[in-house]
Amino acid sequence: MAEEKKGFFKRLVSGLTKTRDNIVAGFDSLFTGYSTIDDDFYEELEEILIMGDIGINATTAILDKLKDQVEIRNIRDPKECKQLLIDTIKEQMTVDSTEYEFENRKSVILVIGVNGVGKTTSVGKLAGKLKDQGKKVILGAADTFRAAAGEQLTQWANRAGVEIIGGQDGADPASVVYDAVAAAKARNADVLICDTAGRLHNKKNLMEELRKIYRILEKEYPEAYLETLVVLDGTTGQNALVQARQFAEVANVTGIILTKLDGTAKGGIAVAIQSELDIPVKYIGVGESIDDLQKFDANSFVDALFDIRPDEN
Ligand SMILES: Nc1nc2c(ncn2[C@@H]2O[C@H](COP(=O)(O)OP(=O)(O)OP(=O)(O)O)[C@@H](O)[C@H]2O)c(=O)[nH]1
Ligand SMILES: [Mg+2]
Repeated sequence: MAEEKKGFFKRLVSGLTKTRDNIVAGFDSLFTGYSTIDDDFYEELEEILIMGDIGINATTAILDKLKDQVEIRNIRDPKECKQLLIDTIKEQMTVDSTEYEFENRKSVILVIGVNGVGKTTSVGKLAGKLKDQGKKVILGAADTFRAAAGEQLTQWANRAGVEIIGGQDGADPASVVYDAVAAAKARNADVLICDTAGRLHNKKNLMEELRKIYRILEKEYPEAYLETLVVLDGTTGQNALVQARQFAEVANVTGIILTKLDGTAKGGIAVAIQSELDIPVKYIGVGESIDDLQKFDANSFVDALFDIRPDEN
């Protein structure tokens, strides 16, 4: 277990290299470059946070809290407020454990998001994770729009060692969901995860399609706990925030999967999403293989950002 934890942390640390270089390099020069905490210090800190894609809301909240604490504790030396800053960022991002209720219940996870953000990959990784927990998982291939989407998901089903329903190009997505629900019930599955097509360019279509899917789930599988996860590509920075907002308007979004954090300097967007939209980031993708999906943990995320090893504290 300790071995496993170390392996995970290593992957997270290396996955977040670019984000860390971006944010932490700025912090380091801030903490060594100033001898007193003054307006210039705060201004530079604000700039680093905003440049790190942490977002206006979160940046303001973090700065307000930090200023309060600096005053209350009468801190003068910038170096002394580094840990305070780390703790303040963590506070902004903590996800409640009740947010993973779908793990403990019979549930359906609907995975939505625009083209190419990593939906199918995340469905596969998530299936592998839940399967490893001893759960019976079924995948619903409700992306019937993109050619070979079903084939791609079938490969993931094989990798994860789970069953898959659907996958015929051109079929009606809602009818795939219907069949998948029937299979989940008949085979007493714990979790049904449905992949969907990525098209947001026509909001009306998307709304209609989601409505159809929700109606089937409500009618055919009311006992299942419903989780709707929006997948966002971390490399798109502020754009991801815009997409999250758009999906929240058409679906009851309960969480976010933030992918491709290994390839970006914009990992700070995880903080922004949480504080601007109040939708928890539940998983992060830090690579392309099946083990590269991690439950979002504010502590490890922020520690990885600051490159603090688990055995150091
Ligand atoms: N580096 C990296 N690549 C990722 C991650 N997640 C997904 N990808 C890659 O992103 C590409 C698109 O992933 P898909 O899962 O096909 O994305 P999708 O949202 O299902 O795409 P459409 O079905 O076409 O809308 C693939 O090459 C994946 O390997 C991640 O966390 N890190
Ligand atoms: Mg896909």
